[in-house]
Amino acid sequence: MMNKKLMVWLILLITISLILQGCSSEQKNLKDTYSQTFRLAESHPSDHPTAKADVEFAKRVEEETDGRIKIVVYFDKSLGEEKDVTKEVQFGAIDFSRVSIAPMADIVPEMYVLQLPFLYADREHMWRVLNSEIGDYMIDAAAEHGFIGLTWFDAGARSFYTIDKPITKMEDLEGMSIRLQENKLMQDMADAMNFIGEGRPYGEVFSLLQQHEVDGAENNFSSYLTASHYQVAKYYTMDEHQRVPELIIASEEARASISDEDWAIIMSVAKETTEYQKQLWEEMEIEAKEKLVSEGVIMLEPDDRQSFVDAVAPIHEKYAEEYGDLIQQIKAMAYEN
Ligand code: GTR
Repeated sequence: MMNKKLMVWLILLITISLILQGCSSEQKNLKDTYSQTFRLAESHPSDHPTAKADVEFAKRVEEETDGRIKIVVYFDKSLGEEKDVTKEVQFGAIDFSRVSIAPMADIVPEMYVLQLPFLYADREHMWRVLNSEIGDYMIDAAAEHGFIGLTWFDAGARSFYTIDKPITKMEDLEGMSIRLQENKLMQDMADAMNFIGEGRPYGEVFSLLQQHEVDGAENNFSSYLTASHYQVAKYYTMDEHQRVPELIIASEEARASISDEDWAIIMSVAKETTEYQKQLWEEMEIEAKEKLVSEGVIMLEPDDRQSFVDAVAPIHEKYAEEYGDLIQQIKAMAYEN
């Protein structure tokens, strides 16, 4: 027969182990229901293709992490203008953002190279570059400045649009004031093309145009449409002077607070979202162009596109002083081997 003392010890041991078991399953339940919520800043309204892609990204992340990671998309600059948001991501005040790399370039100067005017032969050329080690190099360069780059997005081609005077020749631009994205390279472009560059936040463009404080602006079809710029600037010249890629970025703080396992899920969903975004972009650019024409926009082609290309040659030379190899490598990728 078991002695009494041993019996008491046994009962105590069983009780403790039951309590511990209870604790750990409680912990597990806690872990299952525990979720983190992050903010993603978007400057476009929810009907813009890129904003739709953000929503898809957030939805898929939540699904794939079984609800552990929730990303809430804040549309239409509700967390601020892009340049400010970019800085806030850098300092950890905003977790995620979808940004054009234009406002990043004054902080990460390597990024200027990717947005040189008339750099890419076409969309496929840009994507070959972004998907190559040059794209990875840019992501690493951004990381040096506190940005965690997740994946690239398409932003089509930027072209000029004006209120009164249509642009068909290089000379038409002379002396005009055109709103540009805010960075140093854009000013170089204005100087080289002989117009006055007004680097102003995106959210101001509609009223700048409406009050005729500028003669025009420049952007892709989807932005020109969804930001209603077409309502005041009806002449759209398809010169396609620039392709400025976009990025989903995260702050270092957000990254550090997410487990490696969930981060791996986020990264793989981000990569898949790029394919989704590109597809959506393609479809919505066509729709946007049709809608713009039906709204009375006058679509123009430059008479001599080469003269626009020639005008920016000095900018390529200027940036080649520092990034010559990189620019050469990009140009060599114009056509698939
Ligand atoms: C759009 C881009 C925005 C913003 C805007 C601008 O094409 O998607 O993020 O950079 O251009 O002109 O400021």
